[in-house]
Amino acid sequence: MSELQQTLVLVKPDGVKRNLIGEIIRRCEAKGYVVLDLKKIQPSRALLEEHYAEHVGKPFFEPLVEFMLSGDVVAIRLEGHGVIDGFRSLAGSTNPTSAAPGTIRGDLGREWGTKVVQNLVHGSDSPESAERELGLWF
Ligand code: D4T
Repeated sequence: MSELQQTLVLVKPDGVKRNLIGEIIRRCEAKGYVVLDLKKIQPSRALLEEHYAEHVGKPFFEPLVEFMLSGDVVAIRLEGHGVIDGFRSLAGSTNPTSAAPGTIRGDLGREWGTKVVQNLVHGSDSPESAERELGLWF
């Protein structure tokens, strides 16, 4: 039995620019998860560097931060039993070209030839990450 959890979902700038906020939230709600809180913000570089601390020093880190600074982001506090793994399952794998059809990235995403892959959403990957990330964004 999965416990009641909360996770951080981000609609990244590509999802906001493509007017997919509603479609992404629709999929979360259709699955049965509950939106407890949400906000649209322009994140600071400092917030993004904290959020992506595990990727500091990797070749895609700077392009990733630049991409995340390129427009508004929607942060969502999503709740449900098993929602941390469940949302990652809804999102699909990191690369939208190979993400399975039926997932957010598989159905709505693609590669655009950019330095960093633009994959519409972020979801926390563990209870520890969820707690840390929700504290950063909310
Ligand atoms: P996020 O964290 O944004 O939900 O994405 P994932 O959990 O699916 O992937 P991640 O944290 O490993 O990577 C963060 C972000 O960087 C991009 N990326 C990642 C990339 O452009 N090249 C790469 O090799 C990796 C590993 C995609 C998502």
